Amino acid sequence: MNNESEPNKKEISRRDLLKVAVAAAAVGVLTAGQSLTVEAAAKSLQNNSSRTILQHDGMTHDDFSGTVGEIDLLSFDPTHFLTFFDYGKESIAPDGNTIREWDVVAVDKEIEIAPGVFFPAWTFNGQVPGPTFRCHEGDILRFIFTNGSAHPHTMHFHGFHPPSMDGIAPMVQPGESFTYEFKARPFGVHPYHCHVMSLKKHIHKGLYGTLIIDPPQGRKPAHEMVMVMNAFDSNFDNANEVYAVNTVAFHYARHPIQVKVGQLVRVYLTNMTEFDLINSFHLHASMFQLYRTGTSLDHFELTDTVIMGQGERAILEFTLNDPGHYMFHAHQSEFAELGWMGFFEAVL
Ligand SMILES: [Cu+2]
Repeated sequence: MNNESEPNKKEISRRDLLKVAVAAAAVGVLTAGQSLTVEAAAKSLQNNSSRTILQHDGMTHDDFSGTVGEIDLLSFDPTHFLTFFDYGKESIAPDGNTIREWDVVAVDKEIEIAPGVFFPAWTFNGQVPGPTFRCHEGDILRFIFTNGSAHPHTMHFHGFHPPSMDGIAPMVQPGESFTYEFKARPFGVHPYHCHVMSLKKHIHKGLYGTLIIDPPQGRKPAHEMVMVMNAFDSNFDNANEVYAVNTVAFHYARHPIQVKVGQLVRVYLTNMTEFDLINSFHLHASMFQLYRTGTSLDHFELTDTVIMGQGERAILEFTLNDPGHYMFHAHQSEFAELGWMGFFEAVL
């Protein structure tokens, strides 16, 4: 097909789908679960002349966010998620070890992945990514997992543990429970996710999160945050249409992450993107110390870009020395344009 001679009949790319869906939602013609033809949405856009303009470091830019409007932040706020670490219910074992216990429930839930764009997710505790669990190396971790979903699921953690606690078997059937218990090691940042087949379906639907195991002596004080690189196949064609860190397209472009000039920033970064082989994180105007998997306190690489396969993770440490907006995004330009882009705003 010659696209140039037949502009009205060109095939619709996944990029077009996001643009149209997001823009259409912004002008109120698309709601959750409602289907919409591209032609109808495009027509409605012609009547929408409002554009959001951001003042950005003295420069005026067309809306960097690529989306218009706002998600329901009361349902899920990526800014809150960024710095919320769940240490669980703490108790002390007879041998003096710290026990940490969490109740985790798998729930089927529709989530908002861009303003007005909804995705029928499978979740841990009703959110994507799931909670960020945090502990110290050597703690006894106990996850009481209940499956409130319509499909069998498990919790599979990366790191050391007995094979019986690996989340491969048993499959936890709807209405059933299983308790995973193991000692936290090694220190670092580790993903967890459901491990029921078809794995790609159970992962891309949203059943993943981050487990942070702190070294016994802790790490240097820092402004810490967790970022999970993820993406969504919103039209079920085994390819992603929406990309983000922490689920919501362009959230940190609309709401730049506030950090202090000169303060150490530490990002716990994980890639749980399905379908695409790799994802990446690129920081503008600065560089970070990259600690792969976070399992060493000494060995790092100084860079401004890291490429990760699914399940790979790292700790990024950096300091922003001048006030202003520092862009970060996937260095797959297409992912960035489909939602995986944001800013740190360094303030005095
Ligand atoms: Cu599952």
